[in-house]
Amino acid sequence: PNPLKRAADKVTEAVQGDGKGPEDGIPGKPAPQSPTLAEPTEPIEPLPPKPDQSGPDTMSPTGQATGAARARMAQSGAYLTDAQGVRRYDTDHSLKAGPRGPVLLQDHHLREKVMHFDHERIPERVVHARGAAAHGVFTSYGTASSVTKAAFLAPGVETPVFVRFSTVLGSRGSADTVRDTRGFATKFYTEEGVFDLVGNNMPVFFIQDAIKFPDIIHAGKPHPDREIPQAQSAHDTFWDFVTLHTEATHHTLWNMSDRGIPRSYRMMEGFGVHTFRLVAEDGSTTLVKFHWKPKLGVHSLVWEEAQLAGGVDPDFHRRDLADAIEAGAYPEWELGIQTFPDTPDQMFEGIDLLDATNIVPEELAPVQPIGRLTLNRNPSNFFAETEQVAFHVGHLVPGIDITDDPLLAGRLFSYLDTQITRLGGPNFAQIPINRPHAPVNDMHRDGFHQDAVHRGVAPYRPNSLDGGCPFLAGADNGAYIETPVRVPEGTKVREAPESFSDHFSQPRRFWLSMSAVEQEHIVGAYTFELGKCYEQAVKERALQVLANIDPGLCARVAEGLGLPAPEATVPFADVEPSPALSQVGQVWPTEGRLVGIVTADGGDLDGVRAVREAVLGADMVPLVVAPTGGTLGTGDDAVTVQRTFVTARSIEFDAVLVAGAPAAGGDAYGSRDAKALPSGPPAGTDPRVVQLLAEAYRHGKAIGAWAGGEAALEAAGVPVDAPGVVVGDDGAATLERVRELMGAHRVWERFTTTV
Ligand code: HDD
Repeated sequence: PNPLKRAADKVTEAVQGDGKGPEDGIPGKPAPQSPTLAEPTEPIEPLPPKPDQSGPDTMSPTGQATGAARARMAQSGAYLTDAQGVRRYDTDHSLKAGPRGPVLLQDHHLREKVMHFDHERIPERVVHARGAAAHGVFTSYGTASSVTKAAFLAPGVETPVFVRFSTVLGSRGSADTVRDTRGFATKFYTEEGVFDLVGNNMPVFFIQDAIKFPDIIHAGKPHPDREIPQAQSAHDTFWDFVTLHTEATHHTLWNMSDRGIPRSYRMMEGFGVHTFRLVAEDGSTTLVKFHWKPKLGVHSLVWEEAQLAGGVDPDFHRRDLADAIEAGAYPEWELGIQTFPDTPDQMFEGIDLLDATNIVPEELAPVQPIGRLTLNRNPSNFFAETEQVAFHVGHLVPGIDITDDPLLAGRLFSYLDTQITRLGGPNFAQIPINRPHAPVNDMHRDGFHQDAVHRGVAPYRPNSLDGGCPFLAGADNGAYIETPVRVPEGTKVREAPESFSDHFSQPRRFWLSMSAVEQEHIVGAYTFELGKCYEQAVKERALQVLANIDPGLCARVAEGLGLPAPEATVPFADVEPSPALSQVGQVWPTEGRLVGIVTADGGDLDGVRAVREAVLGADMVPLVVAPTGGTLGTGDDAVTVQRTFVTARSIEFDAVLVAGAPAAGGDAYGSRDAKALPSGPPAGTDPRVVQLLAEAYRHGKAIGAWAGGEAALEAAGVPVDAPGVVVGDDGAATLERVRELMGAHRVWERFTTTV
């Protein structure tokens, strides 16, 4: 059976209860439990783990044997114990001097339970606090073997990975769909040790030197007095910073583009950002930039969808990733590299490769695929894995080395340092998710949360008491040896090179590479964000920055703000657009996309069934939307409802179809609410269906209707002859035409106004 079907059939079941609260408490008598929630009195077999989650309990979350005898699966042991393994007979009542008497200090179970609870939270990441992760495998094509000796990049090698996606600014509980950069951090558990590629979904960064990182983050985080706004860049301090430090212009433009509001983690590119240095077996070196290319294409939300999702489903991206993996629609990316000769000046076609605010257009240096990443397993425990994973740009393996990018240098310090506060000490590499799969034989000892029971007496070398071990490896047996790069001689200075001072030609290239609709979205984003600022000086300075990118961009934003557009203060660079930067104009696979099918009792259920089958056949997910939960029709042919008019919202669907209506005079999309509305829409169409269709239309989604379903489109003000609206006689044929439209991601022709 199609694994996607499982996801489609998942129905939220209401907790059954008798509707009454517990009996009024009688002194001395514990309140009875609800009769429908009877407790088992003997241990019963626990539910089996979900197939997409971690394996047997003797394994760490990364699949490495832990050797620990204690069960790692919670709740799977027969008897409740305390932390010392002592069985407990009651965990609901404190020990008291009589049923109504004071609680006794000697109640160890109470104190231990509350003590542990009191310390369940650890400090969230200072940036990238909000995230979601998955396990997977990286399979190397071997195409990078000529430029790197990294063993995991040899032909056909499979390496387990753990990938964490994140937003940057928001707290751990913030919404997924805010406008922000997304983190894309990958831990490769290679045979030669851990390699972390800690990147973002944008190829450039706000700043050129890590010393400014605390400043940009202070500016982006909520204001320190009221701690608002959460997870937003639409406020004065952010815009104050990025307009005073014009090196931020390029990244800010990316953030204001559709890249700042991805449709899904599965549909984002990833970038290593910095230039890295690969080292081949023969010692030759090549400069590279890493790129992740998603199989499903690079897609975004529209701004209104992102805003709606923030309220309707703040876990939008987290849910999407976990559901897709659970359904067997495994997200995939190709890893690719752009290669550049390792020249002494580390420039390529006039672009400074050490300046992290620069891209090298793919047209100048094509991205060459070197392997495939597949995410195929959800974490079993969010805290143990997603929260405790610790990435570090300095986790490198032989064959991959760093460059002198000053942004990278500061990161090399920061990522070790931050874990000491966040994970409570220097032994975070021993946390199961962080454990290398290569044997570890370091001479680090002791410290908070030491998990190892080190043997021997001589954790130093050389020694003569522990057999002289450990020995040092050399180049022949896999040692990591820093590339002997010549350091330019010079005077110690706090300065940036002259080549770091062009802040506008790269943003101009990005702007000129966008399609008209993408430019429209960028104008909308700047107008929104600057419109949320209070300080006039900040808005005016931001317009000056825009004027230096492009006068048209500046004029359109200025109009929205009601301010005059300034003249440029720098000459415009003569840059060629890079078509690879645009997200529009290509056709992408539609696998894993969600199709809403709106119907009701008495609707064309045969048609609904046919559409469901066709959607599943195309490896997409059908979600039937009806007035209430349960099933439509009877017997074996009954159709399960996945979303009701109450729980459905357009943002969840990539396309919406309206099923054929019942016989004339029927009430397929009507409801009591609709009839009660004095000025309700025609044809008794439920206002929630009207909203769903109107939003789907506004957001450029493909819409279909068959056999009379178009009455609901008309009620929603959706012109049946508009681009991307398909009306047919037959459900499956209508779906086929809708699916073709979905390949372009949106019906771009519909965007004539700012969204
Ligand atoms: Fe960073 C986390 C990506 C610059 C300091 N960063 C963090 C994460 C990602 C990035 C994806 C989340 C990792 C996870 O999921 O646990 N950071 C970047 C990229 C940068 C960048 C692509 C520029 C190219 N970062 C950067 C600088 C500094 C930091 C310049 C400090 C000087 N970043 C950190 C950090 C974090 C972090 C404070 C917070 C949590 C953590 O490291 O483990 O050390």
